[in-house]
Amino acid sequence: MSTTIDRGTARGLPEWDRCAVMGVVNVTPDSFSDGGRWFDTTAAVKHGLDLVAEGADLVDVGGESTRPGATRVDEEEELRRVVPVVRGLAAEGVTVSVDTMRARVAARAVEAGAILVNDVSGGLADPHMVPAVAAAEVPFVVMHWRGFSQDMNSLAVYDDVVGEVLGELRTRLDAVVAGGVDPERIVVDPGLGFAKLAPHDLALVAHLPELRTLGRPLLVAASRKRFLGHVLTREGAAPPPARERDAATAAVSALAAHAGAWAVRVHEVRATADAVRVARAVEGAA
Ligand code: PMM
Repeated sequence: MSTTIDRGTARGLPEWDRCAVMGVVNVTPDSFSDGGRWFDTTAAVKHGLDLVAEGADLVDVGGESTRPGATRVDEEEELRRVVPVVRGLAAEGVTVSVDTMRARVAARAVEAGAILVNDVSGGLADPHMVPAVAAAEVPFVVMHWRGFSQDMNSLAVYDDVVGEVLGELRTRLDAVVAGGVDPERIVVDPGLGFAKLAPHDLALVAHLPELRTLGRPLLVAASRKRFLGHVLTREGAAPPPARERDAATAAVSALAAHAGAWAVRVHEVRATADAVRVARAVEGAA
């Protein structure tokens, strides 16, 4: 396997010779861009399988909406949503990650077959998360996070967004490692849209190679987010709705792949699967 860009790898994860594609299955009634669409186990498993057929390398299953302003879901309800979908997809041979801020949900999802824990709070929301991930010996996505959805817009204040996100991620990495997680299992994520305004998100996308200086593989999740709506807004018009941001998402996927991202997390897989392959071919021709 030859790569021209070093994307890094996380212990316990498969390796791809290009940026990987993580497809999203939100088992929620209210997620930002696809809430309510896969809110039933059978439909959610089928959707995950469809994403794999379209080119997803792994599927991220979540049961709690993190859109700005969202209130938290009850833990039992989150378990009820997530665990059967993880089990169903893992039974079909799909590489599954679980998107949760709760240690108990993470642990139960790993038992059900998830091989990666994706915590948008980087272990901050639940004090039991880091020990649980350390004990489970699975890879862990540590995202840049400043607070829960209700508060995150007021936390979007930066003098130097790239420097501050880098510094805060480094602090989290140190804490997670001090908590017992194998550093070789950690993936980092700038957390686009989380306590960030459009100019912050754009600056982070422009500076992805700097985030690689953390020495860990990088996950980039721009899919359908507000900053893309902002970029696409025509004068005097409202931003296009989330589901009309997939071409823009694929553009970010190509940029992120070219900048050395390990994976991109997207709702609509087809265009991004093409984008990462084009990026790979361009690398190979360089
Ligand atoms: N964004 C959302 C959900 N999970 N996970 C990671 N690692 N990074 C993200 O930026 C991220 C995430 C919110 O998006 P959605 O609710 O539209 O899926």
